Amino acid sequence: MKIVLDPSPLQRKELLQRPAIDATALQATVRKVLMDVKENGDEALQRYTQQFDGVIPAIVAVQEEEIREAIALLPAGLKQAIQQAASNIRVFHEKQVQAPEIVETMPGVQCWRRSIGIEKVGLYIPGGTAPLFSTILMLGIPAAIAGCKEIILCSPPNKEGKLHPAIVFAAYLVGITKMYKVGGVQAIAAMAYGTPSIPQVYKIFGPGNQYVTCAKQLIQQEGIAIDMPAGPSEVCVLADESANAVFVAADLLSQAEHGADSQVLLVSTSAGVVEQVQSALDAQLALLPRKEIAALALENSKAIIVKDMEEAIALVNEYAAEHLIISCKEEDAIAGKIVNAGSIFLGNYSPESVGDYASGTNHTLPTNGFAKAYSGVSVDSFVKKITYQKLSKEGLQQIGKTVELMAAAEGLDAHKNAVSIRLAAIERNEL
Ligand code: HSO
Ligand code: ZN
Repeated sequence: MKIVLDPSPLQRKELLQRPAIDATALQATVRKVLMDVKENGDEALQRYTQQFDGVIPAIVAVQEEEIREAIALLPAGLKQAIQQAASNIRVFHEKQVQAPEIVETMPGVQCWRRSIGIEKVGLYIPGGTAPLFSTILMLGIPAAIAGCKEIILCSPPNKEGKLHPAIVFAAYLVGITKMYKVGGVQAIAAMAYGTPSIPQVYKIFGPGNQYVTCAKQLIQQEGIAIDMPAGPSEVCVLADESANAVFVAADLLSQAEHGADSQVLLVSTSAGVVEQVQSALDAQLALLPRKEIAALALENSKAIIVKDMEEAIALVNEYAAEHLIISCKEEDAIAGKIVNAGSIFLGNYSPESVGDYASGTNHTLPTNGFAKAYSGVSVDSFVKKITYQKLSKEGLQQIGKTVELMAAAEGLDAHKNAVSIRLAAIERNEL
C-alpha cells in the first residue's frame, strides 16, 4: 500500500481516482456476441459455452434431479449457514415494503402509488475463482419480496458441466424459477433478447467481469433495465488512534482478495495506526490462499494520513466508497456526517464480511464513486411504481380552474377542454 502524508487538495483528487476502465475497446467484441445470440439463439449459446467454459451444455433449465443431487452434496453446516443468512436478509428486506397510502391533496382529489414487481427479472452470477452464491440471496430474496413472477438465473458451468452445489441450493432456497448454465456476455444476451430456451427478461441484475458489465451497459441502451454499472469491489476504512490495526488489516484484505482490480483505501488521523496496519497486512497476507490476487489489489491501494477528523470525513465523502468501515471511538457521530457511501459498518465489531454474507443488508452496492448518486440494491430495485388518481365530481370542480388556467397558458387547448367539457356537463346537471 502506498502511504501518503497530508496530501494537498490537488494530490487528494488524484489519490481518490479509480483506475479508469476503457470500455470502448471491449464494445466491438461484446457487440458481436450480443448480435450473434440475438440471431442464432441457443446454437450461439452452445458455441460460446464450449469456447469459454469447455463444455457443450443442453440449453435447458436445470432439472429437479440435478437440484436434488446438488442439495445432497452440500454439507449440512453450510446449508444451515445459507439458511440463516437468507432469513436475516429476508427480515431486513421485508421491512422495505410499504403499503400504498391514499393521499387526498384537495377535497375529492385522491392520489396514491402502488409498487408492482417487475414481472420478469434475470440474475447473473459469475463463475470464476469464487462461486458467489451469496449474491443469489442478495438478489433473489428482494426479487421474491417485490413479487417478481419470473426470476431466472444464468451462471457459467464448471468443467464438469455443472453449477456449484451452493449456487443451486441458494437459488432453490430463494425460489428462482429457472436456472441456466450459461455465462458471460452470451448469458446477458440470452436474457436481454430471449432465445427459444431462455425467456427474455425486463431487468438484469448481478456482478460480472468487464465484458459482462459492458454487455449490460449496451443492452441498457436497447431498453432493458440493469441494476447499476458495477465496478471492482472497494472498501474504505476510516481509522483514528483507537482503531485495532489487526482488525483494520483483516478488513482491507477481505476486499483485496476479490480481484486484482479491487481497491482498498485507509484514511487515518494516526500515523502510528497506519504503520501498525502495514505490518499486520504483511503478516496476514502471507497466510492467505488468494495472496497473489490480494497483493496485486494492494499495489493499487493507498493509506492516507490526514491532520484531523474533519479532513478525514471530507476525504471519505469525496471518495464515496462502496463500503465504509468506521473504526473510530466516535463512530456514531462520524457516521452521521457521512453523506456518500454504499454501506457503512460502525465500530470494531462490524467487519464488512458480515454485511457481505449474513447480517441482512444487501451487498450489491454502488462502486466507482457512484455512491454519490446511487443506492445499493433493495426491494425498490425490483419494482416499478404506478401512480393512480380518482376524482369525485366535487374534486374536479375544486381543481378544474387551476388546470384550465395552466393549460391555456401553455397553449394546450385540448388539455383545457378535457376539463371544461366535464365542468360544463356538471353545470348542466348531466352527470
Ligand atoms: N463484497 C462483495 C460481495 C461479496 N463478498 C460476495 C463476498 N461474497 C461486494 O462488493
Ligand atoms: Zn466481499
